[in-house]
Amino acid sequence: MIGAAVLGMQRERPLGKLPGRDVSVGELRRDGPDGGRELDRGRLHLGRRKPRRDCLSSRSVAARRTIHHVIDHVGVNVRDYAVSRRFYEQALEPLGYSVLIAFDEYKAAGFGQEQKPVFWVGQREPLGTGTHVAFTCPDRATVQRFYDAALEAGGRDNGPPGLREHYHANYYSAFAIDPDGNNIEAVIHAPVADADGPTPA
Ligand SMILES: N[C@@H](CCC(=O)N[C@@H](CS)C(=O)NCC(=O)O)C(=O)O
Repeated sequence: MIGAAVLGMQRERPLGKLPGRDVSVGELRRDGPDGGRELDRGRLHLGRRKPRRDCLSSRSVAARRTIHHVIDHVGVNVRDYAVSRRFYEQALEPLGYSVLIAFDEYKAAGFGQEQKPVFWVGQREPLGTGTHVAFTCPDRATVQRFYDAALEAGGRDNGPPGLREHYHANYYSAFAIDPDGNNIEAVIHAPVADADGPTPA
């Protein structure tokens, strides 16, 4: 059903069309600036790789630094669509994310920065919690703003902004637990000279 289509991240084939809509999960909207020419990017290939449980190494991060979206799209299961939609609208606003597509009748919404939804929230049973999602930030100040916004939105502290040198020397992030126990992170990997000045107190 809709939950499986929205959140079925292990599939190798393109995800099916969502009922009554002209886009599939991961696709760009046809009314986007490119007129939908990049629709084929909706294919997911995550099923080929063994899931990684660790965070990115500094080497792989350096190689990918020019990539805007480190994650293509990811989905979390939530208990109450309305509550969680409000939470993410507030918590991700500092990062420039908003709801780009909402399937309220199916209790699912896709967030993104431009025309492509990359982060999905969907209500479904059985509820799975504890999903971890890390959002890339352009600078350390945005990590701080995410943390403040997430806690203000009712999130639970799971680690204030700061360096996590056990991941790598420049791994600067913050963690918040969302209303359903999912572990949400905002992170920047760039050295401080490439970021935005000294680490905030
Ligand atoms: N409270 C920790 C949270 C660390 C955390 O959640 N790390 C992510 C990976 S970047 C994770 O899923 N870790 C697995 C775990 O904590 O079991 C902190 O502030 O550093």
